[in-house]
Amino acid sequence: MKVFDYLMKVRKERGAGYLPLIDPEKASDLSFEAILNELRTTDVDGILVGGSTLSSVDLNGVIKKIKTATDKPVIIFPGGHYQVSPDADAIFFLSLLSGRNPQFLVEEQVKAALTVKKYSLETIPVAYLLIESGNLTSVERISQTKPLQRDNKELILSHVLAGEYFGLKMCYMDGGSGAKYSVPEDVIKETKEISNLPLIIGGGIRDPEEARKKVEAGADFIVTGSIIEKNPHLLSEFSKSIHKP
Ligand code: 1GP
Repeated sequence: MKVFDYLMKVRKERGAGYLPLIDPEKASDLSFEAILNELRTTDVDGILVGGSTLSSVDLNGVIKKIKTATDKPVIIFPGGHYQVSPDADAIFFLSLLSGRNPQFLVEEQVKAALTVKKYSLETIPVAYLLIESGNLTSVERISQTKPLQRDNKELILSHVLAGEYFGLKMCYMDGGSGAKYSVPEDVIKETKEISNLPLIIGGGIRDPEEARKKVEAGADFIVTGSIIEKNPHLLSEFSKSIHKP
């Protein structure tokens, strides 16, 4: 089964899915090992791997290690064209639609395309929207783009619809790693009222109750990164609160 079809099955059967993010650059060796240990026994739906600046990291090696701990799909969440690996199960083929920097709208994607083909990686086209989150996040810094204002719903919804009309298959609303404020529930709710795109929410989600609120507002997938690096034991708590009881 294609990873995208599997994700849609998860959404249908479990209400929502949990996709913890591992940033191989940020996870110290110790926390990476601890996360792997938790993954062996935790009911996640897939693992995202990627980060804003990964150029010097052995992405293939990291993915191979993750695969020793779980049989769930490993999906690349790339920060640039160099983050492509034959060992992943799929790649989020992102376009940073919230920004106006051609490098992240299309250039990195063009640079990656032939390698993606060579590796026969499944591509999942994703409308990637950076939402203002109270502090300067690395996505904003590295992409040199401004996030969408969190209270400008009309603008956010317009971007979601543009992504849908382009034929993209999912929408990822991200406050950015370490966001002070996560994506607001009312934005999630209104997005789901206007668009059928499966919605991924991440950035600044620090506790399982907060994740549950995003799911109740309509989020289809929840991503957590930094909090898991700090406290890998929370993986199972997040899993329980995100999935339907
Ligand atoms: C960042 O959405 C992810 O792109 C995860 O964010 O590290 O804040 O959980 P956090």
